[in-house]
Amino acid sequence: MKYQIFGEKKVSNLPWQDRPEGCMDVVWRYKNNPIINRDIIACSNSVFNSAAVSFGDGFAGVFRVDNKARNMELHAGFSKDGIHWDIDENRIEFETDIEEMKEFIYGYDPRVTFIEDRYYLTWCNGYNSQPTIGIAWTYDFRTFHQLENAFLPFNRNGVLFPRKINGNFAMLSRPSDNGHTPFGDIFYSESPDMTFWGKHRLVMEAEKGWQSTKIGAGSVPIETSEGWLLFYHGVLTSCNGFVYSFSAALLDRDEPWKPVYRAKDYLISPQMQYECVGDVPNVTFPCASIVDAETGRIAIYYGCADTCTGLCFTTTDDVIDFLKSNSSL
Ligand code: BMA
Repeated sequence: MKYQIFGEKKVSNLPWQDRPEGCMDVVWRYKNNPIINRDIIACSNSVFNSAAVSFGDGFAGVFRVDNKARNMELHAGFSKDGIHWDIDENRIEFETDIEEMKEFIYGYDPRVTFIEDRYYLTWCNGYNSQPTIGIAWTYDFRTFHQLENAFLPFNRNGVLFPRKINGNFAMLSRPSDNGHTPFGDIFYSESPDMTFWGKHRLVMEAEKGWQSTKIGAGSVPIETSEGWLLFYHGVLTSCNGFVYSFSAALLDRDEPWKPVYRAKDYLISPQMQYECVGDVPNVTFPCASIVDAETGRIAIYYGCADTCTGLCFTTTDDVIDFLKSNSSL
């Protein structure tokens, strides 16, 4: 490997397919996408924008399940190979001592980050029916302990860094409004205790083309010698509505609010039928990436058309080289 990876473990059973012959893309799709269909469990209308991590000798995840009542819920799941998933029919019931957190209104777009000794779940949590960032932790993906919301409404796309930075927990998020926000930049915040968040910093603003309307952090940043590798989504407003693509950036390792490289081009945009057709057409929305520290192979999990879940692949070396030759900074 050309570039070093820090803090990640070897995942020898990472889902993987080599880049197809003749393919010139930096990120390529799994041939049998989608890996999770909308009807994988009896109650689901759709299963998308979901998080997966390596867990024990297999994988675990938290899935966005919009159910047939069209409530947005979070369900846990397990997999041996990261491709075939066993998703709990029942939604996660969070445990908490905090009276004000006891009512679950809705939850969507989960991310899971392993920090120190446990898995932290962040998601877009309905509080007073307004979106903000919920936080919970788990050891086993069976019992989840909910903490305070990180921020005031309105906020979305909360993604934790996998280690403390400058002695504090660190999170990316995207302040927003109550609707289908027509703006949005990525911000950085720190917390000494996962409860009180401050030291807010702007990281990146919406820019041009595929990322001209708004942007939001996607998967948990991967620490490399060249910076924190972040996959993030960007939205373009077409005459037919929003188009969600995604690409990557590298953020400074000690001061992650400072981007070092940022892609001019998207890596994946909605082009396949399952990305273009569904409950919300033209959406590719990454929420997780699992990296194998030994090879630098990355499997990215992304929501497709707010309906099903897809998988795509790349390597740390490929994305970093792409960023170095394709940066808009
Ligand atoms: C965003 C979020 C995502 C969704 C996207 C497209 O605002 O709600 O969950 O995938 O819109 O509908």
